[in-house]
Amino acid sequence: MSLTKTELEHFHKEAYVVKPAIFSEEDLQPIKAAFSEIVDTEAKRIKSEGRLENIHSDAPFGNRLAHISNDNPEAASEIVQAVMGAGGGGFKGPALFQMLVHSPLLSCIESLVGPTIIGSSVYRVRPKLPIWERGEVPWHQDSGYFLPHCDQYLIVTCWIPLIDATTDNGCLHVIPRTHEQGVLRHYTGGHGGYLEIPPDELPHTEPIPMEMKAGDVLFLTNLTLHASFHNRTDQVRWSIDLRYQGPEAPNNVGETPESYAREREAVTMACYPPEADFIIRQPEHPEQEVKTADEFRRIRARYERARPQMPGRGWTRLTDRGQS
Ligand SMILES: O=C(O)CCC(=O)C(=O)O
Repeated sequence: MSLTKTELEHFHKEAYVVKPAIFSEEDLQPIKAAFSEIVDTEAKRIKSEGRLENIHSDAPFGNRLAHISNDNPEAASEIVQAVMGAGGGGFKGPALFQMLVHSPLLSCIESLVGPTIIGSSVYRVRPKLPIWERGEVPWHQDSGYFLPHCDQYLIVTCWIPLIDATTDNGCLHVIPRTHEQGVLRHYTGGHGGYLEIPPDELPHTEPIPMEMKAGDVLFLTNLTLHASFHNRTDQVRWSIDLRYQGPEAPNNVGETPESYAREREAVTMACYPPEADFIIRQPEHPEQEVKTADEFRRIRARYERARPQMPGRGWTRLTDRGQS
């Protein structure tokens, strides 16, 4: 499986493409089982502390955390924190590594970035609870989060729903053809602590809701404008977003987090210094590839402990808009 000529043309022209069924229901089982286990362990812990009565053990994957949230929103938020880990990219179990190296997905990535594939540091697990403070992810481009010297490179986001994503449960929305105008001005201090482009500063193109089946993959560029809105169902919208880049895009492969001293020049840094990048495919030097889930976990954990500082991109606070 790879992206067809038509799919590639769509990606390059429209700044996104959806490829159905890259992951089968069976392929998704290990990651769903890993998240179910965290939900179960955390729910039992909170119950043992007398803060939760019903842990809804018999509810299906998509509903359990939503039922818990309905009974006790704070408990559900605590469980979400445990799933997402530090900064959102903390989950680094073997099931996540298996998704990162899923060969049908890598074949598609190869057609976008070439044969050498770097796993870009920023991957995220997103259990979007029904009507939740952090439920809305406002309009942004992923490059808004990366350092400016990376704007010219392609970093591909793969957005993968683990249950069917619908407009009602908060699927992603995309504004097409937004990869040709560079990085727009983002603001800090918006909804849920995310970066944000306010609606009156968006291009006038109509957004498209990306309704997708579990296991489909939405490919985006780092300049594609996207957002997601509240989940108005009684299910949790579980999704994962993974990122990949070619070797020419700045990365921290082979560096130590300690080399990210405060005085280091930003242009010499990886696109997102706080988290570790890793080599997924390197045909000329296969010995450099991260081959096991254990090695992946070690590389990620090392950066997570040191957490190198990210120089600011200079975005203004939303409340100061119009004053700059
Ligand atoms: O999953 C979401 O709701 C938002 C995802 C997102 O903004 C991203 O993948 O960059």
